[in-house]
Amino acid sequence: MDMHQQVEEIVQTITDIELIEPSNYAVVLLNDDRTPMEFVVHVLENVFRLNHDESVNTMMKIHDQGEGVAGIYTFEIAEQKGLETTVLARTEGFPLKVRLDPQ
Ligand code: TYC
Repeated sequence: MDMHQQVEEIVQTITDIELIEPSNYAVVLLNDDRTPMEFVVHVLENVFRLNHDESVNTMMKIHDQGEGVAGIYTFEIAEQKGLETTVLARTEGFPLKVRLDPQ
């Protein structure tokens, strides 16, 4: 392979890397015994922008099944919403836990 071909190959590799789409992450809320249902609904409405019915349904799903997806975002947004949820919960003294799952 001559030098020109090597340069072409390197340029193609860089192009391929730049074309990779950022992967999405699900923000998963975990059930616990002490966080009030109303607080979880509040978080789903105000952090994850679900409407009231979606928030109640999602909260009940988490309560019944142990965990549930609040929303799916790019890593930066998922991290921010997860952090906002944790800070709100700790500020109120609730143990609500959040996990980010790559999709
Ligand atoms: N299990 C809680 C209760 O009965 C409600 C709850 C729902 C807590 C979802 C956390 O992610 C959660 N008060």
